[in-house]
Amino acid sequence: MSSGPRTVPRIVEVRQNVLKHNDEIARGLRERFHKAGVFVVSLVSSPGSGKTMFLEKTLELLKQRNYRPAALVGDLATDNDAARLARSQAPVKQITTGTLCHLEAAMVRNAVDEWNLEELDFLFIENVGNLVCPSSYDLGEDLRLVLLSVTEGEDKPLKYPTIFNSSDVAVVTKLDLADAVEFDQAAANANVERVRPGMPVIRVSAKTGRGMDEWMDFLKTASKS
Ligand SMILES: Nc1nc2c(ncn2[C@@H]2O[C@H](COP(=O)(O)OP(=O)(O)OP(=O)(O)O)[C@@H](O)[C@H]2O)c(=O)[nH]1
Ligand SMILES: [Mg+2]
Repeated sequence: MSSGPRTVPRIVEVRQNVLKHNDEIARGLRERFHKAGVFVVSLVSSPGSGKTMFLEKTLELLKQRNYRPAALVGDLATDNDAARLARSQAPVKQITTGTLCHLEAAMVRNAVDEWNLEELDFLFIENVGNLVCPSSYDLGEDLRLVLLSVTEGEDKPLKYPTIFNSSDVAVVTKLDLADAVEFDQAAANANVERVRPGMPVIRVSAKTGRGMDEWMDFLKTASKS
């Protein structure tokens, strides 16, 4: 017996249900993180923008300041990034997604399952390198950080507005290469402003350390507010 005409196409309905399920898990995670007093930052960018190198430096600086950071890192394959991050001596776990181009809240939940969250001050979640898929998936984070390297061009915020619009702070990376590629910072700032008015932009080179103090100050303030 027919139940009448469908108002929502099946494929859209399935996608909405998947996202709703993800949001419910993310909400539970956020509550757990808050209760445990851990501040959670997710990192998104295109492949190779410098997420892992920025995180390596961040973990090292936080450890030097006697904070207790940890990191999860998502990739389709390999545990290369986890091995790099583990050099900081912080707890690190790799999540391999196989064919999936983003992390989901359930993957984060499984990954932190054995950790005592009370023993952490910060948790960083490096998403799969991709400027499209990760934008719709809440991971229970407090802060979503989008990275844009100087070698990618200033127009990325305009081409991928959803990921920039769903982020809280933009970090321009590889500043040491800016002159070589004639990076136009004013144009990049204007493009960020068009897509996400008022979003702070921090400029760093993880290689030279330039701008990392400003990032540390920003993180400290954000985690207290
Ligand atoms: N010159 C320079 N190179 C950098 C900087 N940050 C990262 N790199 C280089 O850029 C390349 C990619 O850096 P990763 O940190 O692996 O980038 P990623 O975003 O984690 O890459 P995926 O996880 O594959 O998406 C590496 O060769 C790094 O050494 C920087 O501040 N300056
Ligand atoms: Mg990486």
